[in-house]
Amino acid sequence: MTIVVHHLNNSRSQRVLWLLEELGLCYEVKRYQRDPQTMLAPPELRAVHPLGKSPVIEDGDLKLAESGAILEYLATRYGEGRLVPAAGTPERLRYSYWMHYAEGSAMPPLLMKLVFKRIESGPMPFFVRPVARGIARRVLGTFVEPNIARHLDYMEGELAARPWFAGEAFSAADIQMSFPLEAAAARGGLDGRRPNLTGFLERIHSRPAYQRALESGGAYALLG
Ligand SMILES: N[C@@H](CCC(=O)N[C@@H](CS)C(=O)NCC(=O)O)C(=O)O
Repeated sequence: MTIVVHHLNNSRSQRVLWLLEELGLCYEVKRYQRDPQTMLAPPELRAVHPLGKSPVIEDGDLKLAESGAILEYLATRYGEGRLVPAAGTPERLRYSYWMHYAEGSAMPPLLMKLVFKRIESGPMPFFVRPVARGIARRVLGTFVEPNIARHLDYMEGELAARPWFAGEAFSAADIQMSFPLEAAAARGGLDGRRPNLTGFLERIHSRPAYQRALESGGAYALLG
């Protein structure tokens, strides 16, 4: 049975394609394009899942959303021991930690940055502009940017201690962690001043499976 991936361009579902390529599994990509103005997913995705977001996969009768759950499911069900550290080891606990951290802790301030930057620079009636921009700048400067910097420093330190997030071996947790790091690189804040993180991005981008996933997913450029 072929696994179906409901894939939105420039999105978290790129990670699912990458994992499927790492595992050498057959899959079918159903593509959806973001609205170029709002960047939201098209309404057809609501017919797939009530939240209308990507990724969602179908595997036989199973339909599953949420990138972390999808990665864990695919790696456990089809990995035959690959990309998942052995149960009961410190590596497995770190694997689980980073799987959750990526969406639960790292992404929220990066998403806030995207939203508040849009408020800061987006069109609006002239009479509200100074107030709205002032608030946006204040939230970015006092809350969002310091939070992102703290997360980046933390991750930089973790990758100073070991080459991959779970330990010595590449795992599905590294695939899950790729998105916040790519978003941080696109949105500013992650550059050569954090060599362990930029080195991580270089290493993942050179993996053949990562490259193949780009071919099957189409152009991939995260919003800055
Ligand atoms: N935590 C969810 C987030 C899903 C999500 O927000 N997906 C974005 C793509 S990166 C989306 O579908 N955005 C379009 C929209 O909200 O309309 C996951 O990791 O799967």
